[in-house]
Amino acid sequence: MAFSAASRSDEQIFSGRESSSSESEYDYDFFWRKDTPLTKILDIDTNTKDSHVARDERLLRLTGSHPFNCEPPLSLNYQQGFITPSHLHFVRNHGAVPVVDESEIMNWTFTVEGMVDNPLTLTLKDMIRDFPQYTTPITLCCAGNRRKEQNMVLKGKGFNWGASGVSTSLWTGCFLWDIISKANPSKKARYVWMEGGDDPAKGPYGTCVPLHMVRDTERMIMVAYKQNGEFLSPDHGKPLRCVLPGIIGGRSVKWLKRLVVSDVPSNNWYHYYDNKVLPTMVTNKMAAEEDHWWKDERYTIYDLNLQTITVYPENDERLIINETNESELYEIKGFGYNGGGKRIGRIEVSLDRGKTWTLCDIDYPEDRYREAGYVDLFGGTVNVCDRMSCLCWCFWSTKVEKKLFKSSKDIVVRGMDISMSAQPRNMYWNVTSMLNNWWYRVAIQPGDTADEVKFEHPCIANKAGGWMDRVKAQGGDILDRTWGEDDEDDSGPKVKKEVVDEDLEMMINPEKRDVIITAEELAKHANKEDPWFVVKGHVFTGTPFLDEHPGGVQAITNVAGEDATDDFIAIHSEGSKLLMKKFHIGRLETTAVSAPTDAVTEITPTLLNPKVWKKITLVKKEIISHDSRIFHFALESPEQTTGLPVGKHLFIRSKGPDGKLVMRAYTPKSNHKQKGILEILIKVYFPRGDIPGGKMTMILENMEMGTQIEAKGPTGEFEYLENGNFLYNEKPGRADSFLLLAGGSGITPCYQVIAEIVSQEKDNTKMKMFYANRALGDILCYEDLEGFKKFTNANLEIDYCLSETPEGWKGLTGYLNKELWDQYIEEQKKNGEFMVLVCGPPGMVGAIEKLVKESDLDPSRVVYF
Ligand SMILES: *[C@@H]1O[C@H](CO)[C@@H](O)[C@H](O)[C@H]1NC(C)=O
Ligand SMILES: *[C@@H]1O[C@H](CO)[C@@H](O)[C@H](O)[C@H]1NC(C)=O
Ligand SMILES: *[C@@H]1O[C@H](CO)[C@@H](O)[C@H](O)[C@H]1NC(C)=O
Ligand SMILES: CC(=O)N[C@H]1CO[C@H](CO)[C@@H](O)[C@@H]1O
Repeated sequence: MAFSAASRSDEQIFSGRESSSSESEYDYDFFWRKDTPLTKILDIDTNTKDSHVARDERLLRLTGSHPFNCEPPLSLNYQQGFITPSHLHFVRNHGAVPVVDESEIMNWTFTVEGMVDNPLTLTLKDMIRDFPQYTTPITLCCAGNRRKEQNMVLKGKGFNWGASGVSTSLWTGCFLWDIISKANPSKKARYVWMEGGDDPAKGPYGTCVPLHMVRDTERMIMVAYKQNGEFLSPDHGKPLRCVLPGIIGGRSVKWLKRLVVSDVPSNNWYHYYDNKVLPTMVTNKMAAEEDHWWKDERYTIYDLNLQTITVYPENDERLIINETNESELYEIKGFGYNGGGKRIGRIEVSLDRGKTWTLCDIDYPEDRYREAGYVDLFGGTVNVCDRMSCLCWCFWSTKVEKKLFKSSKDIVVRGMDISMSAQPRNMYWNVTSMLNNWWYRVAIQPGDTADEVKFEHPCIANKAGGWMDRVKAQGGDILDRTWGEDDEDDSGPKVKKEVVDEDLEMMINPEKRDVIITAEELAKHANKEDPWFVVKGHVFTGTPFLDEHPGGVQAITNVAGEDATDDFIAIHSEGSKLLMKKFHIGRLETTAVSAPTDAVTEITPTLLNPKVWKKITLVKKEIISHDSRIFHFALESPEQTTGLPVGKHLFIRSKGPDGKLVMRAYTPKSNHKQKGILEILIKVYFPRGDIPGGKMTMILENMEMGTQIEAKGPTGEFEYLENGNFLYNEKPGRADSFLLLAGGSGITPCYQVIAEIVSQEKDNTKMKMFYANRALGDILCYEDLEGFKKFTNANLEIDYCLSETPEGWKGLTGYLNKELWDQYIEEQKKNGEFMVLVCGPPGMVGAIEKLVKESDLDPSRVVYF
């Protein structure tokens, strides 16, 4: 490549074209592919004020014939490559295009005013002469790009744009900062206002840019007079415009006439009422009636946001798929751009609605300009090497197996920039519908034959078509979970590309992959002699290598019967994972084994740790009445006890069907001395009519054997010690007698205390229990309770009370009234010091609280569980 030295002859400046002699010295294939302009005065424009403007008829008009607002067809835009020919560059005009005669170009004047020491009036000729000139590739993009997708949901204030309101040109001109600094701006200056020479409905178009952006050379904010080596065409600002890279196109003011330096944002009508993203809850009506939204500079948009758009497959593209040919690949491709000069670090494509992503290749042609160093082009120096910012679009692609399209519903793409901001899955609708950048979704639909699929883009810029139209016609909600697509055939073939777990693949024996090991079988091997353990849902035996295990025997026995995934994967090499194949036994039956969380895998003598969730496994469900169950959970090892003091409770938590964690406190029925097991007595709250069932009780009711849930504790204020001694709120106390008031499944704390007292031979503490239930069948643990009375040391009386009494009922009837309460208290007083323990449904507890208040009883002698 040979480059001529930088020189700007008058001939070059004024001709607007490179002379044919210097042309040969440039490598145009690299920098700029010459293109024959396909423009002419079109019939559609002849009756408008733009009848002097030649245009390319392939551009898609978005606002009728006039004013001229257009984008190139998406694929045609992409096919142009990195540099878009000027005549295919998108256009945004607010009114008629100013008429500027060729002879006036160099005499075009503009001013620099406002908070400057040295106001300027410059001609274009002055500008070219007095300031260093540069040529640089820059992507411009309309803030309304992809607005039609928002308008399909709900029409906002703006007209429809497809996804192609974006183009890249080589712009030639000078830094805006060089001009502003020559005028010597005040220290208080914050903005540069820009105003054009056009004359749309609300006066010349004008807006502003923060001064610090202008000053930042990485941003390359320019005043340009050439596009792709030629003087500006009328639609692109002939003869002079601002070019603000990385910033929404609406701020690159065309036909530049005035620059005003100010401490406040522009007061131009178009600055206030355009190029904002108002908060999502602002309706069209609010926007129309409440001016303050528009005057709030916080909602003004400057930098573009991250965007990636799929071009291929095109809308309505059809593809015949040979599912038996594995090597048939399809290249999905498109482009991406971002604001503020930030590089797009990654672009990913998903064929399963975002469950898994494929990383795309990205080409950044701008970097080749950066690497080229200083080169003279079109009368300016190519200076991309002076900056690290990315001010141009990039191109992405990825090849996927064609047959995946048969089972996939869509292709979605998202980008992530170097600041880790990613495109959102959901649309942020708003009144101006600008900067719409939710995942670009190409829908995949069945074609005309069984082996054909067809693709649909969201919408087409200026006509019907695309999946949004189809979904709306079908009555779907574009914004729902499935983009309004019918979910019915979700059961059909899906791209559930089984995520291959490489660790697991190394460890499992293919022949054993589908051998099912039940949780019970596993539980039998929760021992030191023949330990089995679980890694990633598969069961392995540790027995054969107990002695050779480099990590020692205990490392294996400690995880006997357990999920050892985290520790196993963390510590073992690929080599030892491969060795596991011969110890693989099968797959653990349940899929409900929750992923190990923060649980400590080391087994402690007692289960509970107040700070750590521990896993317990459901091994048995005992149905004791129509709605009462005793759930038996295996502790971490058969030797382990719960470590739950008598009278305290523990938390149980598990995920509900909605994926949300549910947590409840329970007092177990099982004794703290029992090994390896935790029994929880629960009354199941089944759903009734519109009343939903109890969250946790329904989770437990529907849980499969072998499922693990988490437990943590202890918790609670009361702890029974022995011989009437207890701790209440950490203070020691003693009672000669306990009055136990229980209702329904609230029996468990009282049950715990009674069981503890009767089991301690020398404990003669007196106990009187009142146990209320609705019907006879609701009484829980009747046999156990009666059994407790038979202990030699037992000093226990129980009054059973029912609200619905069967014939021949000999117990109490009704509820705990004042009369009964007074009677109990009098009785207790005779026993000496006493404590009242209460656990029951809210109604009962409330009634007791009231009785306590009304009596002379010391409230600190009453425990509510
Ligand atoms: C442009 O300005 C120059 C000098 O200021 C003048 O001689 C020339 O006639 C002007 N051209 C036009 C077309 O006005
Ligand atoms: C599909 O691919 C298979 C295997 O590559 C090949 O044998 C077969 O002829 C192909 N079918 C068609 C219709 O091209
Ligand atoms: C399979 O697809 C590849 C790629 O499209 C093609 O080159 C090849 O001929 C196909 N094979 C058969 C057997 O059809
Ligand atoms: C005014 C208005 O319609 N706002 C919408 C903004 O976008 C969200 C999400 O798409 C909608 O729910 C709001 O209704």
